[in-house]
Amino acid sequence: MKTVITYGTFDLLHYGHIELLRRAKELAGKDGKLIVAVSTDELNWKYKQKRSHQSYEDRKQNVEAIRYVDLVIPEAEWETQKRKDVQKYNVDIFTIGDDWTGAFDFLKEYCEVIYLPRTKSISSTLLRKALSELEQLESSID
Ligand code: C2G
Repeated sequence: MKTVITYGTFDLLHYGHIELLRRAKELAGKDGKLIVAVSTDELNWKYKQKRSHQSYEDRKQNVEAIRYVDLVIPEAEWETQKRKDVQKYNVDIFTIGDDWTGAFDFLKEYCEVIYLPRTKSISSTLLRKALSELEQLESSID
């Protein structure tokens, strides 16, 4: 029984996100706990130059609907929050997709760090692009 934590934007929630959360919960084992820190809109812009399609509240609500997830908290700060969270929640494993491989190795001092393979051919960026193209198409027909 372990406590696992992961961080992300989870914009336009899709099966790549769900597959990540399923594996993260699997790492927690029987009666384990999965905590998900959802990036705030401010953090996304300041540290990832990302503007998500959905607001933080909507993205948080979507992630809370996933049965693998036990607790959702805001990811509001980049420099120190992960260290603090790992200690505050007594985390055993930090996990995230392997697009971040190496980025969070500094957490190895506090917990296990596991980078999981990303699910291929789906991304929020792709979905945002498809959505905006559809919106343009619709407005050209109206
Ligand atoms: N993911 C995945 N497969 C995809 C897309 C995403 O496994 N096809 C994973 C990412 O690797 C990440 C999680 O799903 O572990 C959430 O993805 P994003 O919302 O894109 O996360 P990101 O914006 O990279 O935020 O502090 C860390 C950052 O907040 C991570």
